[in-house]
Amino acid sequence: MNIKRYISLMALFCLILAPLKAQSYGHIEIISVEKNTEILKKLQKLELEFLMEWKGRIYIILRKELIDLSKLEIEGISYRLETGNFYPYKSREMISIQSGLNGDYHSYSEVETDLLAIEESSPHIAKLYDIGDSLEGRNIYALKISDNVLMDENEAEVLFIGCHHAREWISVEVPLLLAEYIVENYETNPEIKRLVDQSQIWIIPLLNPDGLEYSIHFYRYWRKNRRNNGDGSYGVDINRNYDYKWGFDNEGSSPETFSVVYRGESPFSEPETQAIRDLFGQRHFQALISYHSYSQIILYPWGYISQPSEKDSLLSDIAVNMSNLIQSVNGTLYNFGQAGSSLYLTNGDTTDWAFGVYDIPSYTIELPPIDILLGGFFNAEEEIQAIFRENLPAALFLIDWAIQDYDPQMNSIEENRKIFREKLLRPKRFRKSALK
Ligand code: 0X9
Ligand code: ZN
Repeated sequence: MNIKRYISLMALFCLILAPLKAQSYGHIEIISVEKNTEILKKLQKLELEFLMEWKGRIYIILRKELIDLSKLEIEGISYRLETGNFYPYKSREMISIQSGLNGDYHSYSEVETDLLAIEESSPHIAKLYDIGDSLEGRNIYALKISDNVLMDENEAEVLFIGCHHAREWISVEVPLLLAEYIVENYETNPEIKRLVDQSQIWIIPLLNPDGLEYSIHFYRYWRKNRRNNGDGSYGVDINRNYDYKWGFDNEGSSPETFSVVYRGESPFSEPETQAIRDLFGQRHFQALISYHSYSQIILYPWGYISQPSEKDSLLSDIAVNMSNLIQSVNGTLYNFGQAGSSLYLTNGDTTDWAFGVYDIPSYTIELPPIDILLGGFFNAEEEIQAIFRENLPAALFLIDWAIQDYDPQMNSIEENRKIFREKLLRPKRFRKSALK
């Protein structure tokens, strides 16, 4: 990653994560300011909580309104009070681009409806599983796609996960569209048929349904799940709750309940991570992608330290191929690199756990945009299709990669570890037979 870009990303990231404060909505105010270069420059200096951009204005949450307002006044930034336009004060229709509060983005029940429709339309290749319940009782769905889908075949398995983080709405859309695409093209596209026939593809588009609903209906900027921490704060960062180097340090995650990167009381304390853990216990995955946003970057372990793993060259080879394939679609460049050194440190995240415990290549794809000035977590609805389309060949590539390397004689965890070790010595022939 270009160093200037990195520094500005980090600065903006600090700006976003600045308010590590108990979630309390009693006295917040929401204001908006005009979006222009001069104001953006000034805003970067102030530790304010960015909510969203809409129609050329930046919306900001003020938790300590007098202090925060005086900061704006000192900088000579004029603002408009918007609190009254937001739920629960008033309907949030104003920020919805189309009907409903989430426009073209999926809510929990819309995801559920679409997954059921996929299964109903193609029961021979798609089977929907409920792999756990969220804290508020919503289902965590996993769609399996394969020929002989009801059978547990001795084939490569690949997992795609969306929405660990509630506000990253685009991360629901990409895996959901992937599921639809694969099923819809099975009969007509021989390359898709080959992949489906030779593998077992698992797609969990919405791992954090409670968080997503909260983000849609109350607080767009919500990240964690909705665990009541019992001290007035809510939420565990699901992507800090996996049992590999959990709580390794307080930089990559936080022991503080109010933090946006709170790691939870213990590893796998949350139903969402338990669902993933249990699914891994029953399957034999060879690779995984966990979609997040934003930053436009493909990340791989380790995340908990900045030193590379011994399999760095293999992990990076696959990432290079995925990045090239992505770029070949719309020309969008996704950087790639080791998570802990390319972005920032995390501990207890999905990919470190899958790689550390199961020895499989595991990727976090941070979807577009590349930075907050291009929208941050708030991708326009019109961008959904293009973002999915550019990610499609990379996802298919990883499935193909898993198929090519799968040895049906050796599919226990131990044996898969061996296979993965051997891959290090045997660089892959990367096939770019991307599917149209
Ligand atoms: O912090 C995270 O969990 C991921 N980024 S996000 O902005 N979507 O929250 C990054 C996880 C990848 N791991 C590391 N960067 N170490
Ligand atoms: Zn995320």
